[in-house]
Amino acid sequence: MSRLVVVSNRTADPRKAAAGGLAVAVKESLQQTGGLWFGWSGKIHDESEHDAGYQDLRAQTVGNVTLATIDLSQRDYDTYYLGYSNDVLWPVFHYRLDLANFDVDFAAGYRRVNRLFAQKLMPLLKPDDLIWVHDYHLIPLAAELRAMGCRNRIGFFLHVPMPPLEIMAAVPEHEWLMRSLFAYDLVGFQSETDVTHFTHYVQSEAQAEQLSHDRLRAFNRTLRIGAYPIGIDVDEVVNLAQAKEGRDTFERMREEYSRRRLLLGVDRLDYSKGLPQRIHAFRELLAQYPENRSSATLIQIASPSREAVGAYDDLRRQMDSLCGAINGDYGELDWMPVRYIHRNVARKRLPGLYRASRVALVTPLRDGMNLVAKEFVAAQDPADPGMLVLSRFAGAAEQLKEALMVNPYDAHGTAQAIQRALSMPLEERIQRHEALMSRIRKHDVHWWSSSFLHALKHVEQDQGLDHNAKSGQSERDTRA
Ligand code: ADQ
Repeated sequence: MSRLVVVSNRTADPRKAAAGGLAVAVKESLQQTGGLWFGWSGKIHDESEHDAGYQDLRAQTVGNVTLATIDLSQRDYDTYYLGYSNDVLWPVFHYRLDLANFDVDFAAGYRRVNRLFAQKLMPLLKPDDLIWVHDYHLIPLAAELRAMGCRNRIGFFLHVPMPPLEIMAAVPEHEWLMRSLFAYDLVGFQSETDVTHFTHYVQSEAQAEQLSHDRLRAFNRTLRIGAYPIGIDVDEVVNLAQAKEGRDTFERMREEYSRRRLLLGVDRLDYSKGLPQRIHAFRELLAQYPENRSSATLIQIASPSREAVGAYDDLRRQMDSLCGAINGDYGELDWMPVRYIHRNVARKRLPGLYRASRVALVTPLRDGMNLVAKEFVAAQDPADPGMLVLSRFAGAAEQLKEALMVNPYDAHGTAQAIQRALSMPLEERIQRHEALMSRIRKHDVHWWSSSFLHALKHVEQDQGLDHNAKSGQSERDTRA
């Protein structure tokens, strides 16, 4: 059996409870076959005081999995991570051209770190390794590996949305980025919408030929593509909701809010998640449906995220002010409309919190998938389930059709949907929940990783590797 090699910006210790969907899925697939997980250590090395060996690989073996990591220099961290990954690709892939900062040094740093990853990974590879690269930080990694002679099967999964051509084309290096994807054998997206956007881009900009529904030919290479919507470990969430911490949290919440209906939002504090719009919609709910005053409470948990990026600071201030205003305008001595918590909640407690909530507000302006939506459904009591209010712009909306779908930009419409969720009869809630549960069980995290890896293993490998390697090597497109 081929060994699995996973490459992602960060790695996670397989012995510790996994922090999110990616870590759970990767950990499980790696443990099945044994394998290697390669990425950045999360440490920044101060170049002024270092010996030249700071980029040395550190390897640690845990069971049948080896974790191999490297540090980054301050310059690489600033340009590759904060710069190109989080100040260019993240906003652009979430349709936020207004927030993108197209600095030439960022593009050069991105290219440099991808090459560094390839240089460090290459000596560790065996000829029949299956390589699975994750997310927007590492788009050009396969092209760099090919340029060094790597002929392994390499797959790529994009966790964030693929924007339409008109947005992608605003990135100065768009052509290079999209061509780099053709150095992979298989590229997976979260949704059919993403697949359509990518296909349209390469057909229009690179005269790609569609050989079949999942095969495209361009740049002298044939690429297999597909939608592999990421799922969750449903049983893990079901069990956590009933384990000690889950039950304690559930009971504390039910006691505290016995007379009140609880609405819940759980997100990273990120501008893609539509948090200010959500607070507006909740305010609209209190204005339009006064029966919710003194009786509904929104708990919004927003964990700190990428605080070194300026746009996140602005968002934090905006949220402080919006939550302060709604509490000031509507709050009473014994009731505050919004409880805003700018912290992480322990993973073991989240399912209990989901289960105690009447309604979850998952209303991103744009999201690759959104695992919180799926976790909320899995944690519910099937005999008295809460309702999911879901943005039509989350990748999850393609699957979770029985949720109440909203346009997060429309505060009035979102408030109406929240009201409908709050007053939905038990029978309808049970029916919708059953349907949603069967969808998230069918396409869970195990399905996600095994179907992607199965497709990668069986992909017919193209022989045009060398040509692509050369085109991937071109400096001019990255302005490096
Ligand atoms: P994220 O943008 O991080 O992920 P999401 O999928 O919702 O978004 O969350 C990831 C995990 O973090 C979930 O398991 C959730 O429970 C946890 N989490 C979020 N906020 C938390 C908080 N405040 N406290 C504790 N835990 C919290 C990216 C993409 C998504 C895609 C995933 C996986 O942006 O669209 O679904 O990758 O592919």
